[in-house]
Amino acid sequence: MTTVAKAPGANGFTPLSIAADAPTTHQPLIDFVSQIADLTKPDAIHWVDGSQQENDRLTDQMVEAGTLTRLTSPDFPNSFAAASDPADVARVESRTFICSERERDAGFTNNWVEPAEMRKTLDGVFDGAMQGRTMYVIPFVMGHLEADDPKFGVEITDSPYVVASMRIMARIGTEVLAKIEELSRTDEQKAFFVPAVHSVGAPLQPGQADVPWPCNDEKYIVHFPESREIWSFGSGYGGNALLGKKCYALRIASVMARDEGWLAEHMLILKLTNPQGRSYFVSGAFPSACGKTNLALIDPSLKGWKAETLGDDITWIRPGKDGEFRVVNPESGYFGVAPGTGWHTNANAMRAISKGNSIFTNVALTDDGGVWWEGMTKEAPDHLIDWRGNDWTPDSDAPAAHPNARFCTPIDQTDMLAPEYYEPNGVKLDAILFGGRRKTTVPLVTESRDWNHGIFFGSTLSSETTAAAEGQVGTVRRDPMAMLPFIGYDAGDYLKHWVEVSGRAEPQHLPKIFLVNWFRRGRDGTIAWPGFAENTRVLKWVVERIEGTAGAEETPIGLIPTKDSLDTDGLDISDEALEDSLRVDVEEWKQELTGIEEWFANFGDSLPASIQAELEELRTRINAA
Ligand code: GTP
Ligand code: SPV
Ligand code: MN
Repeated sequence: MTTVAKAPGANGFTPLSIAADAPTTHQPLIDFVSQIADLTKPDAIHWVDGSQQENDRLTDQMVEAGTLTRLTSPDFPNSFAAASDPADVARVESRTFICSERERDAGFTNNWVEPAEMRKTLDGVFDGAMQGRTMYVIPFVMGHLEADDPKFGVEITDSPYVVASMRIMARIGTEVLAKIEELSRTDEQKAFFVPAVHSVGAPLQPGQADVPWPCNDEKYIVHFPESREIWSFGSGYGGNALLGKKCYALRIASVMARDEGWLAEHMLILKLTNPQGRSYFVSGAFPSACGKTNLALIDPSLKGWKAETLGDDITWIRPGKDGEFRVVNPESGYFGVAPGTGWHTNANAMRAISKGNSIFTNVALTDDGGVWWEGMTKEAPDHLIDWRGNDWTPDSDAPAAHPNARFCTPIDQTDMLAPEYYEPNGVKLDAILFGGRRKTTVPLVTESRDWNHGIFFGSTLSSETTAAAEGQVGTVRRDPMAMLPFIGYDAGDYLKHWVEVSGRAEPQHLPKIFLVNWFRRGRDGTIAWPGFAENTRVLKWVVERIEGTAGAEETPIGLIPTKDSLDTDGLDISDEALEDSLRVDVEEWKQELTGIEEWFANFGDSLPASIQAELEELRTRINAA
């Protein structure tokens, strides 16, 4: 044990006297670890190197503890299943806080608590929180180590499940630590890391037996935007606990992006190549559980078209040197919704999963040592152990997998991974899709009249709620740019930032913006558009609009495909269903106007004038229709 000198740490942490056997001389990191160790009082400290041996040791230990089940089926090599506590199955938005210095800066979309008060609360709940457990220190980088401006973090956690999952979702360990140290010698600012503290909140008394999934009924997912800190307590699940993901790469990164002139978004990135061999990069912002992973891994239904993926959940958009927008996926894995992912709907995901090295959470176990979830195969196996550990048969009432069950799989196992995924500073973005889950009103695809109208599309985006977050499923909520739970600052300022950032691009390089909806119901009450691979037809129209070759019809809400411009050759859809999915219904839009007005009222003066103006113009066009 070495003792740390009492010098002020660069991240604002006061160093304390206990130090770990730190494999680093980077003082801010030693200070951070010392302070958290002193507060949380773990039994041991482990500095995560990210190696395979370390991972094997951790997974062995979790199998022993009952946290993981080792899959023995050859269909899932080197893979594991975890079952969470039934009360810890999704992000907890009601317990997620943006503790900015001024309440105004958290805005109406976030929970806010005065920072000093929250720090007091956190000091209380984290005091001794890691007793009886090992504290893991995970150096990580979001995006590429070789990026011009690498974004580092260090997650301290008492959950080995988090360590194993972070190893899939982000670049972690020794290499990252070495890079932080290297940069700290030349450019202290570039070596900055976001301190991220996580505890499941279940300290163990001496001799007390552990449970397979420790957690706490009391949960806090807290962000301090000015000091770029994350504190998460009480949950072991996904976005609550893998702090590089939503907490850093969206909430904290959106604040960094505001200050530095770029965008951190809840988007997939897809590379499309047309039969003529020209490639385009398209991103898509859809709320949680609304189809990003599926579109990111699309298997094109049209001959001659090729799709490759760059990412399925988070996209960082930065203005490039030539006035273009460049996109990069800061993650290195999928944390994808399992139910509905199958060989018949998403074969690319299934192929990546079947290469192994995956952690499944809240799926069902098959009798032959594999996993299953609703929609993996058309027919369910005769017998399963469901996600709660009970016997399950096709006659059972409850689903075998939790609706928010997830697969966690390395992205480099994707056969259709675009080589540009590895570009440290990203690729030029050509189009943005905004999409939600709407039974009515929103047509299959609408092109915005211009960039500002496209921001209006994003700002009014709406969707029926899903199982990805706690709460009631199926009610319509507005979800600006699919970022409602992830904007780390005032939502009006966020829209203003979108307006301003476009000033950093050359107008001819601004991506085209489209609104899509795969979920509209037809007159028979079922989803009208076949979706999944058939979304290729919409993507084709998007690309042809970029190239200027496809026709479009002006409507009050924007440009929709003309009858002949959407390729429906060989598509299994009735004329009625096609019409139902494309229709602009003026009566529905009159109601929608009311919904948008109510939504905009929340913003007060922070709504950009140019967005308000779009609403007025829309009203004029609809009333004239
Ligand atoms: P998060 O990981 O929570 O951010 O979700 P996501 O946006 O990546 O959603 P995902 O692709 O996992 O899809 C969620 C659900 O939507 C699954 O149950 C899919 O089966 C369903 N889905 C995806 N694409 C389509 C589509 O084109 N049509 C229909 N009808 N359903 C779809
Ligand atoms: C989402 O909810 O948007 C997810 C899953 O991608 S989680 O990592 O839990 O945020
Ligand atoms: Mn997501």
